[in-house]
Amino acid sequence: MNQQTLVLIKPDGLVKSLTGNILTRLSETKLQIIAAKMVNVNYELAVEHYKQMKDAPFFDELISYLQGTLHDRRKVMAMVYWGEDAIKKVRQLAGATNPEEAEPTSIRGSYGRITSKGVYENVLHASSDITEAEREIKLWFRPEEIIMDIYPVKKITVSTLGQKVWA
Ligand code: 3AN
Repeated sequence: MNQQTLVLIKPDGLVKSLTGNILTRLSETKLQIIAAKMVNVNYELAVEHYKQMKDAPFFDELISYLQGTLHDRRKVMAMVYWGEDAIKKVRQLAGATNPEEAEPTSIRGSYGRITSKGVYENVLHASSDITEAEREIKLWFRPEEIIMDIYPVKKITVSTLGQKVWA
């Protein structure tokens, strides 16, 4: 079944100049990238993305990590991968959440680490299931930023007041 999944190259992946390596590894899946952008992650977006973890003892560190304050690199590369079994294929290649337990040849096994504060720095995020993929993709992307209609859309008229346009 064709499906879509959200992939984030997190700030540690960017600081370590791993973008090229991670994209090369992900290309082994033969999936298509149907959306990609750099995002300056604000607090609200980070909290919404990790809302399921809100009771975790490391939640504040996790939010700082995704926002890039831990790495002094306030950006994340967000992408949508699409194709047969996309969620499973990307998760398999990403490896286990704990980089110490991830397959050594997986992306997290190769490049992840656990900080002295106990946060797993695992270089990328990949959606865990279909429901999460839909929630996350809709959180990170607007419909027109994705080159396929993967979810139903509706047209509304919005005020362009205050919106930035090319000068
Ligand atoms: P995944 O990213 O593999 O779906 P989740 O959703 O369980 O894993 O966790 C979200 C993020 O929280 C992880 N990517 C990792 O950065 C961090 N994390 C998860 N579990 C732990 C833990 N036990 N200790 C420290 N950080 C964790």
